[in-house]
Amino acid sequence: MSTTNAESSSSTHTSFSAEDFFATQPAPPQLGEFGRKAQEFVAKHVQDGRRVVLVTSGGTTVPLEKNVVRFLDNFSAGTRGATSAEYFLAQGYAVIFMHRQHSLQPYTRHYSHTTNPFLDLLQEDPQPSSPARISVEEDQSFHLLPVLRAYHSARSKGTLLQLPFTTVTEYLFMLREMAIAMKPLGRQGMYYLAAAVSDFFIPSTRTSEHKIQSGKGSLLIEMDQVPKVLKPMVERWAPEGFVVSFKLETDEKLLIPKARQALQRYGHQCVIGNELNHRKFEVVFVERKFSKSDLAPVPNGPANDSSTDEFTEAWIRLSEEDKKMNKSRTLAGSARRPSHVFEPHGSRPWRGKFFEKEIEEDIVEQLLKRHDQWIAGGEAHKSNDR
Ligand code: 9Z3
Repeated sequence: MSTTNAESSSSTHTSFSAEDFFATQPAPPQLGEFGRKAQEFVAKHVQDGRRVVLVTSGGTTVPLEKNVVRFLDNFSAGTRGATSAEYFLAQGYAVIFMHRQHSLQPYTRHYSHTTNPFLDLLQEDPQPSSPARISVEEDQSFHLLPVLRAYHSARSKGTLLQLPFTTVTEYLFMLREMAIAMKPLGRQGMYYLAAAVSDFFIPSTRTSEHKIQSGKGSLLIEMDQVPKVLKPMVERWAPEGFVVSFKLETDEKLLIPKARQALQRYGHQCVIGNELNHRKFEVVFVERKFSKSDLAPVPNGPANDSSTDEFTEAWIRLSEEDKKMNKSRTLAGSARRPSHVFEPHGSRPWRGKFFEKEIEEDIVEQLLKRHDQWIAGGEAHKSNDR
């Protein structure tokens, strides 16, 4: 643990290295069980020759008390993660879905929370029978059926493992555990880090045991910086994995410089930048022109003017038409429709005028190309070594 001068605050604060963090903070009690589940899941899919992606999703909390009454949180609903997980599954990947408890889940997201409440789809059969029968409204089954099929397909193939976390500390321990469990996948493993992770936490030694009492005037909270775990992840936990991190900013001008900085610092393959209010319809892929192996040039879309010798940037944007369609449906109060509909035995998208286009479909499509290339780079390495 080292003491550094804080950049923007006047106080000094303690910053944890990843090693210090894991040595001093309490591991979540369910970690061992989750690690075992992940290992079994990975072993099965390695045997079946299936690629596996770890999708992290949703926000993280920072509890103010050990017997937690209050906590800090962030905005993330888990839409990006849950939606992307469906597209990865439809493309034949197995998915470890590491999500914030109670955030959106693949498939059920279409009918959970306040969007498209599930009970509104159901009706009691008018014919009296015992027991009474319940059915899905006819016009609703059109939307429900493909989601149901895709969900059953993932269940019957055993391609979706859902593991919850709540606090940022749990998230970090689980991320390490998952990366280690995924090591046997080598380059067949992808890491898609879409969770909105708190940058700050309160170390357990400074977290109050019981509910903080009022009556002593204002409450001052001093938080430490969360260690940057992408570095050990890329260097040690998942050295062969294809690692994609997300960078969220509210000032769009910062997106590309911050994404480049992350690539330089951590040495992973891809950063997807998104601005808070535009995140549902535009993102930017930022990559180095050549991957670490030098054998696998990163296959980018058309680079734009801000690309340099070292980096490329490629924007993905929903068309104006798709944006308008999505917006009008939301405004009209009509249910958010499942945008992609995949036959369970193939991946033929069946999108009609009722289905919303989601940007995650394009993100996943782009990542598949890059992952193919990453795997091919590994093969080329092996044959060069022979
Ligand atoms: C993202 O940027 C995600 O795309 C969103 C998705 C959190 C914006 P929603 O869940 O939102 O669909 O509502 N995630 C990563 C944000 C993050 O914490 N990144 C870290 C950073 O910027 C590094 S991994 O430092």
